[in-house]
Amino acid sequence: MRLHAYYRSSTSYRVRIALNLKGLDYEIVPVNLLEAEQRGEAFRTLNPFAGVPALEADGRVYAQSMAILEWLDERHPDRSLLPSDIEDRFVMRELALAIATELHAPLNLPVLQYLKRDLGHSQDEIDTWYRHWLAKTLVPLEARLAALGTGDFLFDAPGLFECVLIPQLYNARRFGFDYSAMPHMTRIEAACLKHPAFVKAHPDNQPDSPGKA
Ligand SMILES: N[C@@H](CCC(=O)N[C@@H](CS)C(=O)NCC(=O)O)C(=O)O
Repeated sequence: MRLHAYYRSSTSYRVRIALNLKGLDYEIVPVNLLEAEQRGEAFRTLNPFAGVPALEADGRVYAQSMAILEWLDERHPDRSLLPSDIEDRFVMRELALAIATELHAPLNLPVLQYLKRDLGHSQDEIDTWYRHWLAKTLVPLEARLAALGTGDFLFDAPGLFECVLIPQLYNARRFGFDYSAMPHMTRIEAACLKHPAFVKAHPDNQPDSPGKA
């Protein structure tokens, strides 16, 4: 498999974690978002959505990270990303989709660039926007984790939720959002960051990370 990815992209990070949790072999093909490579003709032919990740597997290209995670889980069912109990599976999806749909979308780079370049907002206003949407979902998420009585992971082993949470927290940290008062989330983050699948997937450990040059 070949994963077209950018080291700091949270959606690429999600898929790298899932591939590693499943112990699958793959090659990283770096796509330089800073040089807008994702909007070039060659990449758009591969993925018309013009964003990473794109996964080449089984002779075709898969786009959209949440759909890729589901496909991976069905195509390679060993070490499932979902728990066996239907109610637990619901919670796993509920929390993963809260992050993917309510957080990633309004905080994605093209949205922030549009606020600045097209609508003329200042960096302070954009930072306020960023923190507003982050808090709107992370605060109830933390309350949900507290009510569920989570340990190191949402359930026994990291799965779909952790694939989505850890990249979003990496992004929140980059933008200076303080979530240190959210003990359930920070405990899960600490456990994941020590897990080999997450270590291998970390942006600092990617071939296109500036630190790796
Ligand atoms: N909904 C898509 C979003 C993909 C996406 O927005 N990727 C970002 C990186 S996290 C990207 O390629 N941004 C560059 C751009 O949109 O120009 C997914 O989940 O795969």
